[in-house]
Amino acid sequence: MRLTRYFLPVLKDNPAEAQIVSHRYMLRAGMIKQQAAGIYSWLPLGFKVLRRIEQIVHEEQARAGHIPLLMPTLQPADLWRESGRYDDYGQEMLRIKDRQGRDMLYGPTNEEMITDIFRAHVGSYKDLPLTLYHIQWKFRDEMRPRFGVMRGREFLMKDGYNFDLTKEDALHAYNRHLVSYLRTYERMGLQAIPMRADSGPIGGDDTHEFLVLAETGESEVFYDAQVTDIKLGAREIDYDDKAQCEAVMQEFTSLYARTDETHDVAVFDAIPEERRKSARGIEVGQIFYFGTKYSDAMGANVVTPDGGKVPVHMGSHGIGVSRLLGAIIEASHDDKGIIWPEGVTPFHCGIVNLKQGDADTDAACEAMYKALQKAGLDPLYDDRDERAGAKFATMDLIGLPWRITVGPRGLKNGVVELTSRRTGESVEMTAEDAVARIVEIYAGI
Ligand code: 5CA
Repeated sequence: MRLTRYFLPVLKDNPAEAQIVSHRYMLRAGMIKQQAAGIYSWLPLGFKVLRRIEQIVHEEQARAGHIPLLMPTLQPADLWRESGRYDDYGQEMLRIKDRQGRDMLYGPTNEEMITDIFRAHVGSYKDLPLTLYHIQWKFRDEMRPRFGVMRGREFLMKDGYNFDLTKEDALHAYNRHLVSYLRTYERMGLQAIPMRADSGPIGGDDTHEFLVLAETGESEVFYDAQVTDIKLGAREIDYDDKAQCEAVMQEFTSLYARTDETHDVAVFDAIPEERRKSARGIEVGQIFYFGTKYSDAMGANVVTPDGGKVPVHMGSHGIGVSRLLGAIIEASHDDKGIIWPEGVTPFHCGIVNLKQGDADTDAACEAMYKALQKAGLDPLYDDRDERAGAKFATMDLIGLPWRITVGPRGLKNGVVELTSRRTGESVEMTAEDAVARIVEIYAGI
């Protein structure tokens, strides 16, 4: 993309309504525009990151053997009357009447609808295990929408639902989700710690929330400092291997890590004092096992191998896709702007032309732009007729992890400059080497 042809409505001043850094930078970098309280348009730069996050979620779900589908945002109230949640859900649910006077709602989650799909099409243990998921907009009429996309009213969620014959199988699905979520977040450059939590309106006793530690987080958390040393890393996972998934789950959840809802002072105080930590965190996902809560209420049964009929065991598993943009920025920024991890950056690198209109400089930039595209990468070429300072400020604000700076003086010596947004370090090299280096960086991502 050439910046002169892009739509990047950068703001010069700090928007007054933004209280936290991620909201401020998302507005300033022209990523989102508020349309109503907690409801946003995704401008091109924000939309690009959103898509990259979705892509990582899809890839990791596929790896775990989960199957994508798409359910609608609007749901008939009758499904929710069957589960009893139509009345329970309260004011967070946006209720709508269609022209026939039928009660509808904008889905805050999809347990009822997926159970309806399941009972219509699946009747035998032979079709299990099954995990279906989608990435779809949700609406929750939050009392206090705030912090931009962090607590929206309309927000994008990945929600997945497992169907299993036995509790044991369903707990494997739970562990499988836990492991696949760890990998998903690590690919986004985040450490998200599974913490014991409360299940709220979804139900069930087994639930973990995934929290990214950040001062601006809305959750209060308590944990053993040693949990932050555990990383999934590049280890091979066989998602069909029950023992392996359970071992990873145990490894990540045995140390104390809880949200304030389940915090137990007596247990916490037994940890050596220097390891006892309390902090704030951003909840970027949650997994649940709730057994037969919905299958009982809605008659989702399967025939067992011995000819009996039992309600299917279920769980649900959510990732806050749109919230993740905020969480990533909270975890990765400096006073000049965002610093995108390579896994989610909207453009792989920026090219800054220090002397637009100079024939040699323009030609060198064009050549690199084309070479990067040919290598399958997506560079952003700042080809505006602007002074260098303004170009650098834009690149720093929008946070591309790598910048190639091209000017007549360097070119005279046969070099351009490659700069890391994270460290600020610059290295001079030939244009060909700079392209090769960028290609190499992204080869492993
Ligand atoms: N049905 C279950 C799992 S699919 C469910 O709805 N879980 S949830 O309520 O925990 O939501 C899943 C994730 O969506 C949360 O962990 C959070 O990251 C995100 N989320 C929830 N509410 C909001 C909101 N108002 N704005 C942005 N993201 C949200």
